This record gives sequence, C-alpha cells and structure tokens, in this order.
Amino acid sequence: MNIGIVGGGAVGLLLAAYLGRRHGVTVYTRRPSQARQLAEHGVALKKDGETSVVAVRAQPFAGAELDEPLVFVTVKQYDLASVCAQIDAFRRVRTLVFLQNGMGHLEQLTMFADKNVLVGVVEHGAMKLDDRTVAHTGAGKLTLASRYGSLGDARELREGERGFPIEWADDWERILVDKLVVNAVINPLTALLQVKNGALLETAPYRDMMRQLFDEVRNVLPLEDANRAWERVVRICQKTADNYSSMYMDLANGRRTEIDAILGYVLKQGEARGAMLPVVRFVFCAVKGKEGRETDG
Ligand code: KPL
Repeated sequence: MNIGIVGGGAVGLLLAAYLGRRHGVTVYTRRPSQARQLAEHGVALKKDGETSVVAVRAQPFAGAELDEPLVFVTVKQYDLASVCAQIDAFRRVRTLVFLQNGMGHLEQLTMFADKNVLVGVVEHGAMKLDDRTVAHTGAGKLTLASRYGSLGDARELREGERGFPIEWADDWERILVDKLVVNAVINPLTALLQVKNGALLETAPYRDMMRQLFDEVRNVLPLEDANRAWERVVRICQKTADNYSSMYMDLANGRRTEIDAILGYVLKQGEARGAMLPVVRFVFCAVKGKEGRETDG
C-alpha cells in the first residue's frame, strides 16, 4: 500500500522508517530542503547502536496533492490549522490518521468527517537527529482508534512492523486523555529542568514535582482510574528514560511548544470546574516564558 506522512519531525521520520520497510511511503515536509534530503538519501533509523536506511519518496507539503489512500498527519498541534487549511490536498485520501499530542484539535477534524478519520497516540521515544535521521530511543507502541467512519485503509497495517507494534482501541477519547496526562507531567518538567525523561524518576524532589503536577491534572480530567494513570506516567518515563521529550527539544531549539494544547487545555478544564490549579499554572507560565516561535518539520 502507498502511505503518506505529513510532517518530517521525530514521529514522522520514525513512522517513515518502519512503515517504509513494507509500504511505499511519501513524506510531505514543510521545508523543500528536507524533502530533497529524504528523497535523495532515504530516512536513517538509529537503534541500539545500528543505523538502517529506508528509501522513501518526499516532497514539500505546500502545493502537494496527496494520492495515497492512507495518510498520517504528524505535525504539531499548532501547525494543524495550516495543514487543514489545504483541505483540497487531501481530496483523494480515504483514511486519515492524526497523531497530535494534547487536546483541543479535535474540532478541526470535523472537516474530514466524510473520510475515515483515526486518532492515535505514540508512546515511542524518538529523537530527530537531523533532517533525515531519527533515533529510536525507547520502544513503545502506537495506539489507534477510529474517530469518524471505519478503520478504513489503516486495517492493512494490522499489528504493525517488527519493533513498531500497533494496538487498536475502541475509545478514541480515552487514549487521548491517557496520553494527555503523560505529556502534561513529563514534557513540561523535562523541558524546564533540562533533563531526559528518566531523570525525573531518579531523585525524590523531581518525583515529588511529578506527583504534585499529576495530582492537579487528574482532578480535572475524566480519568477512569487515577492509580493506573500514575503508573502509566511512571512506566512511560522509564521506557523513554533515554529520551529528551518533544517539549525539551522544542525549548532547546527555540521553537514553539505544545504547552497550550497540553497544560493550557488542563487549565481550561480547571476553569470550567472552578478548580484552582496553582502548580499547573506555575509550570504553564514557566514554559510560556521560555518558548520561541519557530515551527518544525
Ligand atoms: O510523547 C512524548 C513526548 O516527548 O512528546 C513522550 C512519551 C513523553 C516521550 O518523550
């Protein structure tokens, strides 16, 4: 099957490297220079000290007309509006999979309600090393759930690729909320403290901060089981211990972060419930004060 991937960030390159082993993959990037690199040299995957290269097609997203039946949209939350604005580019696409962190972007997906629309969460540790190289720093899974229509062409992905398992969920909202909690705790703290994910668990004061942030977040989100949610945060932190979170990388590179879609969303939920969230607000403001305005991929 031919698969399109919109976005050449860490997640886009990781998907291209794994799905490109069995499928024809085209990566649509923001910068023409990245598309050139990928088309000429392929995507390089670094894992366990080894590098493998997978050939892909690539072209800039601007002006493209995607003709793959299945397309993954991997751009950051804040870039989604500009991608969706090119709605004609997706005319021939039958199945779209959106892989954004956080919440708040779902209203935009209604414009694709005539297609099969899936949302998904990525629990892999991945770091973009340069325009065509991604390091797979923590094995996790990709969980997908249908938002509109059926699973469509995504069914063909079945259980995924070796090293890149795919799980299927029935409840799209649940998987997004579960991932939101993980990102709400790990991403801003690693970005502000300038540490890898695993370091959050290494000292009692950092673990304390995680717990305080988690306790406020869980109070305003519809969680089924708070203990399991905390265990998930800790497990993902361990599994991606050697990873710099996406928010760490964004701040380190002077880019805009996804803090609005993550803790900004949590604050809105707090306001709606009349809940004071001092720790969330403090962490939110600290990230906002540091963030740049560039975009990636
Ligand atoms: O999703 C992530 C991110 O960095 O955005 C985690 C799971 C925290 C991995 O770093």
